[in-house]
Amino acid sequence: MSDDDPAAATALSLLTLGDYERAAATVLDPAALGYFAGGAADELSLHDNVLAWRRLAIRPRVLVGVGRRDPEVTVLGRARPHPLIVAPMAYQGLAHAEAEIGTARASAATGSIMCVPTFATVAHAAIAADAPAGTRWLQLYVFPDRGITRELIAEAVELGFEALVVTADLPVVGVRDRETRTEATVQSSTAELVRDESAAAPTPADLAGNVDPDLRWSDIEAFATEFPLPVIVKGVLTPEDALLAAEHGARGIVVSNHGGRQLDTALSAVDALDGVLDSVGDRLDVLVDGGVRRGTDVLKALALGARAVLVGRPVLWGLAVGGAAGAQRVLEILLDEFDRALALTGCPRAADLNRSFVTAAPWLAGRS
Ligand code: FNR
Ligand code: LAC
Repeated sequence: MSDDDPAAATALSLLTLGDYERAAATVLDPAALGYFAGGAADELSLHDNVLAWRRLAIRPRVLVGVGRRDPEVTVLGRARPHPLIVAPMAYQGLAHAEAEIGTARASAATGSIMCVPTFATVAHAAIAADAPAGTRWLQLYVFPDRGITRELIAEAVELGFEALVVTADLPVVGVRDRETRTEATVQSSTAELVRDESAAAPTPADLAGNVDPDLRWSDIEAFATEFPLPVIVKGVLTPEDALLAAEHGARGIVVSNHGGRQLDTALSAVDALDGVLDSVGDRLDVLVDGGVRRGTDVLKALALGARAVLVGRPVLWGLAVGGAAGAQRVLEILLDEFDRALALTGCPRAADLNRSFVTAAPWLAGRS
């Protein structure tokens, strides 16, 4: 598809993130699609992530004056133009030749923070060099050889990355049945550091097999004290772990089930959020991800108390369909929808969203 400009995309009726998902399915090869779209096992968490937002209804207020709207939020003590963060996703070269560089450009162009994955297709330095204006965080997979991990962090500090996102929910790879059937093989510059030489064309699971299953809270504390970057723990779903994150020096957590790719039937972030916020309050920044597909989902996340929202697969669909321009368009659609949601909810400032704006969806009443 040669629709790298937004007008062409509109002409093709790429108006929603769902449109991009369907279009991506027609341009991606089956192996890449299986890796990107798939979840763990029966994919119950994968599907529930999307449904969970729909279990919430918005309680809109009217006549409050919404002519001036402000999507600004504060994340890790800094003002951000809006609450969108691009989730870390490995091997973006499977989507498009521009790979993470395309995503970095789209993120920078829209003012979104980009979480650069440990297993990026292209080198972290190349990503930073190509989109110097963007704000980036390093997603960290920790290896048994902590020397490699420390080198990755030191490089990120050097490159001006602003936080470390330590992924805690992949001690082993989930039961990736769809991915196993479609058999993607992948490349990553980081993979060269950890690769088992016996696998000539490694699969994502081969490379993820190098992650240290014995990572502990003491490691989080070590990263937080040793490096000058705030640490965010990604993959927390319980109040108990949220408290431990705060106690071990984390500045933030991502409430997430890894896009339904790790432990199938793990609860969705939406359903975990209340308990987590009750336990940690303002002690750290609570971010959320999984199944965010509409501006109203972003609004609901903030109303529930999250400070910002990570968006995963939709960015890959945009990248697959139109490179950097496609990924940018996906983020712009979501931002436009979020802006309209603020106006129509009668809460023109994102920072003022609170629990009073959401309620359990009445259309679910009576269902068991
Ligand atoms: C991911 N995710 C992920 N998370 C992480 O911490 N490190 C990683 O390398 C990856 N890799 C990855 C690859 C692909 C193809 C996907 C789809 C996801 C999980 C990701 O950061 C995020 O938690 C979910 O994708 C959010 O859910 P949605 O928005 O995709 O529904
Ligand atoms: C995944 C890993 C790499 O979800 O995080 O595929």
